Amino acid sequence: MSQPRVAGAPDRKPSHRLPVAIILCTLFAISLAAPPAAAVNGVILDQQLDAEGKGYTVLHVWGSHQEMGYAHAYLLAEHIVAQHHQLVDLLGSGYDTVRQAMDAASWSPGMPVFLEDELNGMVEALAERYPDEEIDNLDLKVINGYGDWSYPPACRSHSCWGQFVEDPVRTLSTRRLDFGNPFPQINHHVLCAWEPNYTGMAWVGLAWPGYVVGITTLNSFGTQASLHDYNSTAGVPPADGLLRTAAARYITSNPYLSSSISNHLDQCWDALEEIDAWTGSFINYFVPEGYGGVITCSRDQGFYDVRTPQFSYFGGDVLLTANAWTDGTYTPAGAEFMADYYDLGGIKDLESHWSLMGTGGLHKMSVEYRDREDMTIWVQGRLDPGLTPRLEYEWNELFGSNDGPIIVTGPGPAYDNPTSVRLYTASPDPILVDQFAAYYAPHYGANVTTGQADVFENIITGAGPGDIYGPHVRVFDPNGAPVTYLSFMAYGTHKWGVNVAAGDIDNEWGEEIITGPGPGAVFGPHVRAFHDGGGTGAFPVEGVNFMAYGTHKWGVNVAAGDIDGDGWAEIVTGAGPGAVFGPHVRGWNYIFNGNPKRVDPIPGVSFMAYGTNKFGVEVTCGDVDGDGIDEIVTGPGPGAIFSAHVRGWNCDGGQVTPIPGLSFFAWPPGEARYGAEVFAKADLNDDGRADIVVGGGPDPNLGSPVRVFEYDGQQATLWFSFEAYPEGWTHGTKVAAGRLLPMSLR
Ligand SMILES: [Ca+2]
Ligand SMILES: [Ca+2]
Ligand SMILES: [Ca+2]
Ligand SMILES: [Ca+2]
Repeated sequence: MSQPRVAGAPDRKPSHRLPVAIILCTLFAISLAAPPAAAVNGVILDQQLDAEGKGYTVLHVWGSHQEMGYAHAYLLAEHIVAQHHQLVDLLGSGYDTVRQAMDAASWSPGMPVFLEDELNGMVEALAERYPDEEIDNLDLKVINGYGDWSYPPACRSHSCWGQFVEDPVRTLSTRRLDFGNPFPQINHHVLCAWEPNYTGMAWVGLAWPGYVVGITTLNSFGTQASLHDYNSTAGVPPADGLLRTAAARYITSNPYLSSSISNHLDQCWDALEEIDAWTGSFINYFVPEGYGGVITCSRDQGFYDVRTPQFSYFGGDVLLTANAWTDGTYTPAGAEFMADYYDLGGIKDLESHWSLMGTGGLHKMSVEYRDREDMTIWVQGRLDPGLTPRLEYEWNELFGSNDGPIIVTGPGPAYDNPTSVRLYTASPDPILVDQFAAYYAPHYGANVTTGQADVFENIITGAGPGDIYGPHVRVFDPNGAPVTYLSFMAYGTHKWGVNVAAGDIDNEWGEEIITGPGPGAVFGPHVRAFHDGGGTGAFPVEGVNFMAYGTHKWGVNVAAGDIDGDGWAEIVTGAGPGAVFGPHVRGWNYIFNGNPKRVDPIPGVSFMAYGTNKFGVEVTCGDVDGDGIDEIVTGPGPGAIFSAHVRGWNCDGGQVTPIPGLSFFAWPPGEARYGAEVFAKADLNDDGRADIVVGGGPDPNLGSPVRVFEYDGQQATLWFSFEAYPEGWTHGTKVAAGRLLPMSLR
């Protein structure tokens, strides 16, 4: 080891990465599901939708305004298209009239132009994903203008601070939006965290697919902005009048807001005062700690009034808004129940704030503000019928990381399969967000796994089992950029590719790459491990160099996981696919503090996963039952008659026992043969249990299916499935998964 290991992760990666464009140039022509033309600067953090597209999506987008719009629409394309059709249906012959009205309205007079950039990014993404739809900027303005050309009849909002809160809470704000269910996508609630990289400020919008305007918003200063109906249809929209939803968005993310919240209301009022308004409204501008107010606009008078908290009303520590007038010294009609709540006095908490507003609205957002970018955000939306779960986020969970649950696939080992690694969102109807070629030689697919090989989570590939392909291991960032110094031949001049896994076997910085030779008839079950030598190369891990099955040949399958709960990973092996080899799983301890360092077999972990089957066994490790200790999950080896029988194994107390209920056929017996590929290292839906990703075995009659299962402690159920590659790609699918950052680095 020539250099000390890097102790702390740098904020940014060194500049040894190749531009994405170069990688994309090596792509092979494909006929279906083309990867995005531009970086998708976004991840879906959570999503639950029914067959009609009702439910919720939580996503984070970042970059320039154009890039954020592109990412938002790329990830939600089918729902934006659906909404567009629903509005066309809803408006009928009036659609063109509304289009013209939205064209005539003003979206950002004298303000930094960002809405247009975002909308143009969306147009670009939709043109890529749904070229036949020809959705343009004005179609998106019809969607975004819904809150103006229609209007919410009975919203409520309240905010309190001072006497009503207790350290560390400094302000509580809640907004309830009321609409009917005029079209199905109104029941698709989208919580989008927008993070401009050089202009503007981070903000959160609660609305629907394709929205860049403000319906219910929150900025990094803790200001919650929202709209209430107030004479919204009275008068004639002035030519060039500013949409109230665009105004709400502007005052939320105004890039010129000062660092002191005490000025924000004045700054925004200065910008809006005397501008014409397309729609009448109360715009709640609930800046924390009493610095906010309610701005009023109408079609006749433009933005004409701003009210602020009044000392005579709850000591100036409360703002509340209904859809009726007040100057702030008395309770507006319809808000009496909120006044009753404050009449009780005492300290208010998020739960009571939230509960007060009931469940009658279309959506609701409560915010517990403690400091800038230090907030708890609760959100709920109405379905038709029912409600979404209450979504609970800390500000930093929405913005803190750019990773999302991703399924990684490699093509199966057909001669005609290129080495295209693909990244899909881990969600029903997975979206292809990235693709790159792992190797220049275009055959036999690629083996894949995930792990932190350098300072961030990586995709690690092993060459497919071509009889001329060396045991070439490569490491990539999730955007497809290779980590150039982590590229090596694990077994010198061997051929038939290489199997890969990753795990922290030495209880020290990062995960080691565990390798096993590919299925060459002459290769022994030779397990090795490699790690990042402080940015200078991949170095063998001292003492990990053993034959897992004596004189067996046909290589060896590898996995790693903390199956004994001591805090670091063990190596788990599965016999290679020799026609005479049983499905023998073994466990191995790396004695990293030994002298010499060595690997010892774990006495209790040595079993046949499928009785007297032959052709070896596929292995993976992960905490599938959520007890904090990893289990072993197996798939049968590639015997022509073996179905995709997935089994789980507990190694508690040095004994291996089958996990109750974790024994299932990923496909009906006979539908997919040649065993199954398995990966169970990643918890994709944040329920504390690793999910089980199954890829089809190398069946020459099989395409490239992937199925993802959830195990709830009792049984495994299918969560979603998809075909990873175009028609004609056969021999199944190599699979991995993780919380990864697709495409773009910040
Ligand atoms: Ca390590
Ligand atoms: Ca362990
Ligand atoms: Ca476990
Ligand atoms: Ca899970």
